[in-house]
Amino acid sequence: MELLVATHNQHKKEEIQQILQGLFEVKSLTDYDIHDEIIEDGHTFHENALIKAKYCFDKTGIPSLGDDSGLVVDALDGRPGIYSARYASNHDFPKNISKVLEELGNNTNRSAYFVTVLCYYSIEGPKYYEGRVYGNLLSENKGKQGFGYDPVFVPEGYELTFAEMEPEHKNRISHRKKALDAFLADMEQ
Ligand code: ITT
Repeated sequence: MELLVATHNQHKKEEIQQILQGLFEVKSLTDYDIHDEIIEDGHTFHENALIKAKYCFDKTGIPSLGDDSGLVVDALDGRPGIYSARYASNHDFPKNISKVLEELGNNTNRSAYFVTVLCYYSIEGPKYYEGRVYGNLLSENKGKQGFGYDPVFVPEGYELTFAEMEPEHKNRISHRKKALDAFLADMEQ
């Protein structure tokens, strides 16, 4: 079955493709020549995931999967949250990490979680799936893999950051993997 992944973020698309390989014929926005900027003006992860998935479904008629994700930091009252991609500067990962680390300073409470909310939009309308992974933030970057806040995030029970793990390893335990597992379980019913 064809599934359109409604993201302009190449890293996200590759992670979703790797996790869903063999199960869906995963298409990207480029496959459908969609280069429009999708305005994410929702106030929650759910609203933004819906905006992305609905936009792509309305445009193509292909069942579409929107992924809205972010980093939620306890000591920062949940920031950057839905603003994770543009916290300091739009999709400038090093600047966004620096802003979070500056705001945290020497705070000993380093706990944070990544969340992914998926919206699957088909002829039947929207359905939502969520995945979270809890962990702690370092005070400096470690590792080169992954994207976004991966170099400062160490998942609970591990000593490595997501950016130090092989992509296959991150994709077995991540927030995105958990949300996709919930999606797959629902599809199998
Ligand atoms: P699309 O809207 O086109 O899907 P985006 O990058 O703008 O791409 P989001 O609005 O969901 O996506 O923003 C998510 C941001 O949160 C992303 O840019 C990263 O900074 C961060 N993020 C999300 N998932 C992450 C992950 O698995 N590892 C590290 N950072 C992540």
